[in-house]
Amino acid sequence: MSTYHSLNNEEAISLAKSIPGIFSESTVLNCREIGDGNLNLVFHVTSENSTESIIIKQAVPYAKVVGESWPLSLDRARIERQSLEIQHRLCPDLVPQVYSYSDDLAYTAMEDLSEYTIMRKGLIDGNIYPNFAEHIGQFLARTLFFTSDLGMNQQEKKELAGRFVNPDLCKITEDLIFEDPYRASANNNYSASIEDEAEALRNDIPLHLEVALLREKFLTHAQALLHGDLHTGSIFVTTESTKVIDPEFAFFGPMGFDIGAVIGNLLLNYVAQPGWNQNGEDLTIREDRLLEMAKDVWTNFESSFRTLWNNEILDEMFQTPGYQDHYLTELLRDTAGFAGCKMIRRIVGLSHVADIDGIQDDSVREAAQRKALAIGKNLVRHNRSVNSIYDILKLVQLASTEIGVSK
Ligand code: SR1
Ligand code: MG
Repeated sequence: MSTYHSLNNEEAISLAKSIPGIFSESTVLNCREIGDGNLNLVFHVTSENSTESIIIKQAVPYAKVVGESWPLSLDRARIERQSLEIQHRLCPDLVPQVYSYSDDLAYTAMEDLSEYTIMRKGLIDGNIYPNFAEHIGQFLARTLFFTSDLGMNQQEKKELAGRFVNPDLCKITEDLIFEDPYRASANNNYSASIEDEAEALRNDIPLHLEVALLREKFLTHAQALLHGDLHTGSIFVTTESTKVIDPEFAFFGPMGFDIGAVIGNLLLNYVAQPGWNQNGEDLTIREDRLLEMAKDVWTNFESSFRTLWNNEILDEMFQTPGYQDHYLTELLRDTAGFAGCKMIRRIVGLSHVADIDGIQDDSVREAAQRKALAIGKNLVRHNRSVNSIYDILKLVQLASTEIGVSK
């Protein structure tokens, strides 16, 4: 019989005390539930003098953002924990350490990252993260390469994929990203001022064809173990350091979905900049920095991935000259398409981003929404003809020209 129930603060404290080596025996512990995400409870347990602390994350059996009418499997807590363990093994500096867990209670106790900032907030505040592109490029290259048929035993990969079947969370993505924005769905959420844009999305058949092709890839292309929800709210940063959290959407899917998530979210912050910075010169500097960062994410990923391929490839046929270049071009195209889908869903679908929704001025917010949609649609429409990261930047510029703004 399941022992599952949602934890209270006292239970979180006793769980924290039972983990060896974190808190000293005599310390009094405090606990606060700080979960502000869409799906889970998050307990922050600290010693009285705040020198030691941990996070206990517990899944609830429904989507918190909607309520009990949207049931969700608790198995996502196991999937998240096992992904964290794999990612931590592959990138120890870039992923928090798991201390303990219970699959019955659907919780994971892990390293506290309180001294870090959620990247989405840091970017809204205009902070600079000079190491981010290199770190995330490495995270993407190592986690994707070593869980794919390129860098892992192909029989073991099939076994592993069986442990990451994640139907409930994949269904959220299939609906929210690859269907709802293109039809009149009750899940959709946008202001009346952009009804024209929403209607255009519903009627754009050539766009639907591209989304259908990307949806099919998401459904069928079990290329590697993905994080599955790698937006800037799933990344903690300081100026020096980067930590990737929250892989509860993990499953074996197309690599470009993770890379596109990072780039799409940087572009969402890019379009939002006029809402957070009124000084023309600073605004241009910030916008340029974000485009540069989006470019650097890909270039860092690509060079790490090629190095891994050259040194660690296991499959002999995959060493055929030309195959690596072909693979990377396909991957870049997927990245462009998925980045575009991610941008579109955050404007008209369920669950938006603070970068844009937090803009106070209605007309500036609306301009950012329209620009996000223009870029997102361009990336989706033209994803299959992209040949370099500079083509992606050109599509971003083209969208800005199309909607009549200089950048
Ligand atoms: C119902 S969950 C809504 C969104 O939150 C998560 O972070 C994912 O992005 C999901 O699509
Ligand atoms: Mg999350």
